[in-house]
Amino acid sequence: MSQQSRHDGRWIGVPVPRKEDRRMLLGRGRFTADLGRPGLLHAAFVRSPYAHARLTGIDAGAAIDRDGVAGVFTAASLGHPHLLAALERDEFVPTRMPILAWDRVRFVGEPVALVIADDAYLAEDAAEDVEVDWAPQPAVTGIEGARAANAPRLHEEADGNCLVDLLMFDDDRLAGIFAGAALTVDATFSSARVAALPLEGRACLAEWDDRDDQLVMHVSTQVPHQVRSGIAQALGLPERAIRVIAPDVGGGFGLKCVVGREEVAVAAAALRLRRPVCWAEDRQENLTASFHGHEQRYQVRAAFDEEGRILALDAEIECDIGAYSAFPFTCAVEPLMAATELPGVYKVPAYRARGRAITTNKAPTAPYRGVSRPQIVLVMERLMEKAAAALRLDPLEVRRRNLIGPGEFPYTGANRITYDEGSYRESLDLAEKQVAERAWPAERDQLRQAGQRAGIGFACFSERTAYGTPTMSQRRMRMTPGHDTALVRMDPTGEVIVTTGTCGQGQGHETTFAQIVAGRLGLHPDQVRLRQGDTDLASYGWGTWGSRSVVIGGGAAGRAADIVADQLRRVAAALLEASPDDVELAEGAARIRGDAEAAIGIGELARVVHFQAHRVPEDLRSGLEARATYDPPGTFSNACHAAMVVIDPGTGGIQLHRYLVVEDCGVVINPMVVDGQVRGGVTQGAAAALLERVCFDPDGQPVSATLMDYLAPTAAELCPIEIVHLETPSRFSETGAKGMGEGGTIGAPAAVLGAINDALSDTDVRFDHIPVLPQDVSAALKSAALKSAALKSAALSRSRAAR
Ligand code: MCN
Repeated sequence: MSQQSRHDGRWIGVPVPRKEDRRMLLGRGRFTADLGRPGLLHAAFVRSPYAHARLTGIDAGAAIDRDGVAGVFTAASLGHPHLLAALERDEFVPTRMPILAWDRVRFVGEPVALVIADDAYLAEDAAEDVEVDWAPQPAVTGIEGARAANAPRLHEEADGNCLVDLLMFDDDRLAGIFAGAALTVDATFSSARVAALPLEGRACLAEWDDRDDQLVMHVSTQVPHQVRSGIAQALGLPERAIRVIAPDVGGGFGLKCVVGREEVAVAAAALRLRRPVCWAEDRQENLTASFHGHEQRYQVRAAFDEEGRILALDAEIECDIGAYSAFPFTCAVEPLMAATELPGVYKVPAYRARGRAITTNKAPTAPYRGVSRPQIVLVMERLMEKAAAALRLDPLEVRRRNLIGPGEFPYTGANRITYDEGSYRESLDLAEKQVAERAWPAERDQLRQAGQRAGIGFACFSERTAYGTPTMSQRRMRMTPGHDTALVRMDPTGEVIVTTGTCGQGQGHETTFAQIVAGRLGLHPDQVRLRQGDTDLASYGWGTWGSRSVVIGGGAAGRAADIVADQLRRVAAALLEASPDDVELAEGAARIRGDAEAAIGIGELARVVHFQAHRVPEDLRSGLEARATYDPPGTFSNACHAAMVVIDPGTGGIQLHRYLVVEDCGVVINPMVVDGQVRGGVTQGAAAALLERVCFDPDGQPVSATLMDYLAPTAAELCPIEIVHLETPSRFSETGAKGMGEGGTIGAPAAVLGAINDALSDTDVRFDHIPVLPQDVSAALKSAALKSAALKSAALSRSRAAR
């Protein structure tokens, strides 16, 4: 039976090849930097060479005098524009992010002036002519330093350099539970700062359109409407005076779901000059001066009973969020996510968490793919492993005893989150079975016998996706995201355009949204085109992040398509003199159930509605189109990852050897797209565990400013990733699908770290941080060997003395 017929002529679950691939493979994608304009000017930024300095003067005279320079802008000449991201809660300290710094710079790479010239090279050269008087200040480059009593204050408003301090779920039973527990595990976990590394850096092109009295911005972004709101707020413009269009976007990974100050500065310059201006970030700017993610530390205490059941959890979470709160999410996004969702897939009866955002002299952070969940999964999985080791239990059995199990859904945790139906235990059982069937344990033993260090690790987790406003409103953001709206419009030839407020960057939305809509209208996905990423076309939308698009954008599109399907049924019923309830839409035609002869093509219905409207009931003469909004509470997909690594005994180099994902994202719309997302995500997550680290020297100078120093994964560092699907449909999703765009990234660090620790299980060495680098392994093994030699010699001396 073909995939298609299995789904009753519809397109859900069918691996339709991605529509977007053809233009990408033929080099016909259209990215921001591909857009030329007559008289286009180019922007370059003058950036701070210091991590922390006072600005005492800027002299742009020499730059302005250069031939070909159209303008030089500073904060003063632009009227000190800034962005302000805010939460409406007392624990949050609002701080402004200047578009161009005016009195102080807070990280290396912070922009202080903007040079506009005829070409990009000239703009770069002229930027070097801008003279800035700096008064360097001591820099704060880490959480410890930021919180020290004598630390310089980065923002006057922020005591102790803390921008958010949230105490959550403060259960007063905790002390008693810890006092009576059979086992208490105390540990500190940390993750390094990472860069999102999209293939295409940030980019924008701004031009004034006199006809529409509007600034038109092409921006490489995940959130066109929020870019519009940010520019409008910073420059004091009505939103209708700005149109933001995202053309093809070469990856975002969360970096592009916040508004860049460069985008606002370029908009301001284009407004002033009334000429088109473009800017394309280079790799060094991208690595040093954009947004990072992920630098976090967890000090955790967990109480267990003697059977390995977790009784209580107490966590102090600190996130180094860099110099500023990014717009619109704020710097609270990481600590809030971590503190709220730490217990994850495990039943934690009593819980307390404190989450803090600490500001330092480093580039600001954005909601990098997974947002704190790679860390919280790592923390919970390590706790399970530590408890198992202390209690001499099987670590998978300890997980099983704590997982929310079948029959327990919907489950409301001590973190007051309600988890919808999932397959937490089933996915672990299946992963264990698959690993055994693939003979991983036997292979590990053989490798060990051959003198290699080999290990297997597991990670169980859920991925909360599609946060609608019911969930997002709990964060109390001044701009609360959540819902999205879609417009489905059929033209007179029966072809369809879907317009959404979501905005993909490589996730295959053009294909999967077409599958959702085509199925409901009885069409082929080729007859459905998606228009996304244009603020003038779509209703206010929240873009693509938080694995929200399939559930929220796809749900809205599905709902709108249902209304159009209903319109089509009623038109067909009128023309065929039947009841709309008897009309079925499939394979390009409307048919009367049980009457093989009575059918009319959907193209013909569309033609009649548009060109012979007098033949259809009056209320259907407004065309075949509908708009619908969807705003669900959110869904939880889940997965179990298994990884096997081999560690070189000489160099400490860690090679990913095998990888398996058992994945449950509810109803799968397109398995090929989902598998691609999983593989990309696992690659990113494994790289965070093994390679990637943004580094600074003690003065706050970035020392990983090129791809020679910042290690991106290549095919050589990876291994094949096998994927098995389970399917637990969600009640909170129009299609039954759950989001999954971050899952690979979320599970991989914990699974890889587990495998590394398993490979070292014959020693006392264990790691609780990522990335684990070859030098970490060598140093730890060397020091463990020295310690064990010292112990042996002490024991020998004692026994000699006793004799
Ligand atoms: N899908 C499906 N069936 C499901 C779930 C998803 O067919 N049950 C499909 C969707 O239709 C969509 C894709 O899988 O085509 C991902 O869907 P979803 O989980 O809704 O996630 P989003 O589309 O909202 O993507 C966001 C997510 C995030 S948060 C980051 S960060 C990320 C990611 O996706 N950045 C990416 N994947 C990326 N992939 C690429 N190529 N580039 C990025 O920058």
